[in-house]
Amino acid sequence: MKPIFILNGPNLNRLGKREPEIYGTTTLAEVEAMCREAAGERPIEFRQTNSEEKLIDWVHEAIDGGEGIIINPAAFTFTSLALLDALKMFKGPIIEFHISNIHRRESIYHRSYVSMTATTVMAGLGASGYRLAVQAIELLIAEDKR
Ligand code: CA2
Repeated sequence: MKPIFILNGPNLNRLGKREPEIYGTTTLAEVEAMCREAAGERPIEFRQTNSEEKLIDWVHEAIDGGEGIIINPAAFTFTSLALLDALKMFKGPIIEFHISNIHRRESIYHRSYVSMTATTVMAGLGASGYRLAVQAIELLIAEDKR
């Protein structure tokens, strides 16, 4: 069974430690544990980086050996054509995931490049939404969706 890549972008290593009114108090380590539990037998590569280059390299890794991608690209969502180009090359399902509802926020958070290639977008479910994202990616894999 090939792994699901769960990739997290800049500043998400601070999850649970700032702006709890928007992002809650769950830490990224707790999110990882939640995802591993939800994934069951399915192997997962759960990662976070503040570097755009690293995030793109991990998408390439997923292209070579991953079954699905769940990505919270954080600020790179709204800035990175390079990330969009990398994700476009992935053949399996991609879930763009945001803890907060980006559409309820300032207009700078409304235009996502990643959405142009994502299979689906999940936003506003809070940190526990990652668990639902793991369930959703299994559904998309089973239905052979891209
Ligand atoms: O809601 C999300 O998951 C976001 O992708 C988080 C990003 C933000 O740029 C997106 O618009 C929405 C990152 C927010 C800044 O990083 C923080 C991390 C932990 C706690 C507070 C902020």
